[in-house]
Amino acid sequence: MIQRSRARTRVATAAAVCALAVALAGCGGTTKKDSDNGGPAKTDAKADPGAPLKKGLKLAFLPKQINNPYEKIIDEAGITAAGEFGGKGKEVGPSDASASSQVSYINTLVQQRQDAILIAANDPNAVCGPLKQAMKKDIKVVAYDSDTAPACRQLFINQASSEEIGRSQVQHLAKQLDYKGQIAILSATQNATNQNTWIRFMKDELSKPAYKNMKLVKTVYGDDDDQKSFQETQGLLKAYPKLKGIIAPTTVGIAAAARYISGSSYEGKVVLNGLGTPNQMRKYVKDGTVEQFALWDPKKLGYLGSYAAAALASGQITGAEGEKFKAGKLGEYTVGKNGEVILGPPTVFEKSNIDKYHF
Ligand code: RAM
Repeated sequence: MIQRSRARTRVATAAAVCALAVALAGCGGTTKKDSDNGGPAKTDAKADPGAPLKKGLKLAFLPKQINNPYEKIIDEAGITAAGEFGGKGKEVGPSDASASSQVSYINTLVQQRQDAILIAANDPNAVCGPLKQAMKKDIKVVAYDSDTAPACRQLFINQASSEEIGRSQVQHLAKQLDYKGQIAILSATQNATNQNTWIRFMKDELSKPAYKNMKLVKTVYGDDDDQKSFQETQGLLKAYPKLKGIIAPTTVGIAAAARYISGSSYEGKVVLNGLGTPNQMRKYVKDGTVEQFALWDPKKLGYLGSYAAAALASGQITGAEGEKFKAGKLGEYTVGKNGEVILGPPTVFEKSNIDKYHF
C-alpha cells in the first residue's frame, strides 16, 4: 500500500515537472511533437503496405501479471501466431499487478534487443520512461488489453470499444435488477487503465435518468489477486447489507466474487455480472450463482497483437490512423484514432451458450 502510493506520488510529481517543462521549453527535447501533447508515439518513417513480414522477429509479451489465466491465454495465442509468420514469441512478467512491477522487465527486454514489446500496462505512466527508451532504439511498442499513455506506445490493441464495454455492463446489471437498488464495483488495481476507463463509462451511464433508482455505493479493488478479491467481496456484502448487485470488470475479480457468493446466504439475493472467462465461470453459471457475464476472445486478442507488432516491425504500418494490415486468419484491420486497433464486440455468456466456449 505504502509502496503503491509512493509510486503514484512519484509519477504525479514527474508529470507535474514535465507539464511545467513543456510550458517553458518542451518536455524531453527541443522539438515539440504530437506525442508530447498526448497523441500516440510518432515516427518519421513512411509505411510500406506491401512490405513482407520480416522473418525471425522477436516478440516479447509482458502481461499485467503472469499468473492471471486470462493474460496467459492472450500471450500463448500471440506466441503461437508469431510461429505462423516465422517469428519467435515469449512471455515474461511480474507476479503482481502493481504500478511499477513491469519496469525492470522492460529494461531487460530492451537490453535483449527484442523487435517488439507487447505490454498490458499496470499503470499508464509508470512504464513510460523505459518504453520510450525502447522506441528510441527502434523496438516497437504495442499495448494490449490495458493501455499506456498514448505517447509511450505505437499501437493499442483494444479488446472492444471501451465505451461499449463500460456501458454494457451497467445496462446488463440494470435489466437484471429491474433498474433498482444499491450496486458496487469490484475492480482490479487502482491504476489499471482498462478498468478505470470502463468505470468512467459505467458512471456516465449510471448518471442517465433511467438509472435514477440505482446507486453506486462503493468501488473496491481486489488488485487482480484472487484472495484479496474474495475478501473485498466479503467486506462489501457486510458493509452494505442492502446491496443488490456487483459489477466485477475483471476475470480474476468475478471468479473470486462468484466463489464467495456461491453457497453463501447471498446466493440468489445479490446479482453478480462483469467480465469473466467461460472456463472459470462455468460452474457458477450452472449452479445459478451467476446468470450472465461477458468477454471477448482473449486468443484472438493475442493473435491480433502479434500480427500488429509484426506489421510495425516490418514497416508495413507506422501506427498512423487509417493504415491497414492483415492479421493472418482474422483478416484485415485498420489503425484507428490514437493508434487504437479494435478487436470486436464482446460476447455475453449464459447457461444457454456457455458450453460452446472453452477458454
Ligand atoms: C483481468 C485483467 C485484464 C482484464 C480482464 C477482463 O484478467 O484485469 O486486464 O482485461 O480481467
